[in-house]
Amino acid sequence: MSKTPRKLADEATMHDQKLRRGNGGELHQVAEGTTPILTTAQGGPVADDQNSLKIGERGPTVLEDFHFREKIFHFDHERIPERVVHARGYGAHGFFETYESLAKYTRADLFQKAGQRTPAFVRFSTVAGNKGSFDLARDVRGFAVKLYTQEGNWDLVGNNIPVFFIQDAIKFPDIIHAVKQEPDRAFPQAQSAHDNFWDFISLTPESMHMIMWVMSDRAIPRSFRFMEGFGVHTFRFVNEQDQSTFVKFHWKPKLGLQSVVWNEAVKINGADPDFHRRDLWDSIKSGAFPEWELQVQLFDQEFADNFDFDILDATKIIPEEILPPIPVGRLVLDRMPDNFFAETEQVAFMTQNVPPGIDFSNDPLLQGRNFSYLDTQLKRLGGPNFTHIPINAPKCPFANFQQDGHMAMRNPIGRVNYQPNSWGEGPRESPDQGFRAFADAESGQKVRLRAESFADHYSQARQFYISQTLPEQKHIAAALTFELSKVKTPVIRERMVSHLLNIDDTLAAKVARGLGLKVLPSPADAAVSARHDLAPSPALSIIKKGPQRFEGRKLGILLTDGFDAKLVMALQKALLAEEAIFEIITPTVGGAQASDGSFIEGHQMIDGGPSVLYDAVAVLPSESGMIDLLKESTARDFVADAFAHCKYIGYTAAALPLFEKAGISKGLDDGVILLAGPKDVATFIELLGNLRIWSREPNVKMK
Ligand code: HDE
Repeated sequence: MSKTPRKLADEATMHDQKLRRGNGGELHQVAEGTTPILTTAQGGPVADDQNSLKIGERGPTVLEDFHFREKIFHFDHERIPERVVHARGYGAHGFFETYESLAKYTRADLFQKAGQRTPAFVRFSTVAGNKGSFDLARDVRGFAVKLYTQEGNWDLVGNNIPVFFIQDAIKFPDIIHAVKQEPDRAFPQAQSAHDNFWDFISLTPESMHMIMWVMSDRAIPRSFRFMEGFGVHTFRFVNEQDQSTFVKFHWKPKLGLQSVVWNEAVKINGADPDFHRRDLWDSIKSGAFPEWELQVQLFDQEFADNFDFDILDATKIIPEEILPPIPVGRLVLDRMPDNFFAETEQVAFMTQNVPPGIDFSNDPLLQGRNFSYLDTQLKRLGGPNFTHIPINAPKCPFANFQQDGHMAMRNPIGRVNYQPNSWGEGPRESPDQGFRAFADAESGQKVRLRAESFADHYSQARQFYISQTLPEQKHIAAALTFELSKVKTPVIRERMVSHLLNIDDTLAAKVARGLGLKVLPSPADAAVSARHDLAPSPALSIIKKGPQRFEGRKLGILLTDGFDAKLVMALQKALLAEEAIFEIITPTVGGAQASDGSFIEGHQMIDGGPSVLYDAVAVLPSESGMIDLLKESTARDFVADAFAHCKYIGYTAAALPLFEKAGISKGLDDGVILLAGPKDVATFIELLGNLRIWSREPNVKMK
């Protein structure tokens, strides 16, 4: 006789029971060696999960079917409001390790001892797109770090760009309304290339420095692993003696910086909208843990008073050449969340989460953020108890008298829920250990004014532009032209060119030409004209800081049946030694058979593995395999795109007819390398360290 679920459940209780912790921290009872019984949320065992309860086989469903009702009810409520900005994100766990004690500057617990480790959770994000948008939008990337210190959580909620569009938080709803999809038509999604955005920007000169950054390749990163992160604002370190030092925080990727080119970004979004997520998942799951160094720029009031710009103005940087950042620790991401919703979606970052030893400055953007983040969590997570969710709970001891509210998991035990009390019970404040706000002296009238020291909107925009290499400057001009080409209102385009004239004449002329403007407008009125005496800052260029290694990058190897096994083996070995990654792409699903009869499994069929998904490619077919491959238009695109995107291409002679078909055979340059045999592999790998061959760009792109 078959066993009923109830019988199975009874039997299960007879066994030794193992407690298994679920993602939300709840406990499931699972009997050793048995499949757990499906139950309702109330714990009632379920007999039939395939059919709702009906009157007769073909009759109506009855309301009494509590299992059906509970299941559908829960499903109906699965979604929570997506973040109003930074909706699309991806996170990982890891740790922060301090290099040396910073006790001289800060009493923050995590910086006290060399080698001290603090658990961390990081969420990367795009800003404008909705939760289901694609990864390679031209956008700022969020770089939000939660550090579970021994004295409470510290959230360093940063971006991959060190400046911001606006100087005062009161303008945040406007910039975000302007960049997101337009309210009447609900498009475009995850794109700044539309009238509303550029209308707002062209009327907001303070955004010009940030515009240079978002039109640069920084806004289309190759992956999260190759991005910098910045705390943006000036913060304070405060030491045990209550002395304050100003600090700016920078995260530097160990593998160096890297971006994609715009045409590639557009195609990646179609081929793999989850490109950045997948990259983080794959690298952590394969044990190649991404790492960043935390560097700090430290300065005192005297430096601040003498610096060219206001250190409270979030549209300005302090160039690294003027104030070199000091390495203070490293962040390693080594574990993916067990559940995306429980952790990455429910994580609540708040700028106001600072431990003793870290404090705010008067940056009006930061001050505004300190209200917004707490407020938004209430809406998003549905009540004041979001700190009870494991991802948000501190990992240090904590105690207070907060109680009740939606989903309260941790009410005080016993009679005492206030203090002071006569029962001698419960936590008390500690003047010595507790957070003491830095006692800065403030005075003045209440005014709605912007300080004059915030008035120069063009000098650092110009400095950013002149710090770039030629290809990077071209990309900025091309991005501006592209974005403004999508703006339908001519006066907005012209207004933008009039701002560019305050930044750099050649840039303005190039964009004006690209937009077909017959006459240049006059430069925009400027409260302070751009200074031409600021020295270029090489640290602002991605290309100047290239890692010269292919480590952590991915080679796409296109093979057909009959490929040269020895060559491919040598290539794979060399890539592993370089700590690089590869994928095998074959004409059909499965793989390919080598000349020596061995078989290699394919990771992608040619349709699913376009070259935009790789940092460089090798096209290594056999002559016979090439006959079929020539008929395949995606193979032609594979080569044509790799060439157009200035990638290095390794090839065997059999690939030449494909090059011909792709229209590149006449322009073969130093970036296209014949791999006649295993001996050529070393040269190829060395060249791959350059990541791209930018000297090709003028041959594949109009000026
Ligand atoms: Fe945010 N921002 N922001 N922001 N921000 C949010 O908080 C806000 C700003 C940043 O992965 C929201 O939990 C205001 C600068 C990141 O969960 C919200 C202002 C920087 C994330 C909010 C700013 C950031 C957010 C929406 C103008 C870089 C994603 C959801 C003063 C330093 C965090 C949420 C995550 C998220 C408000 C400007 C970074 C609404 C009012 C500058 C990385 O609270």
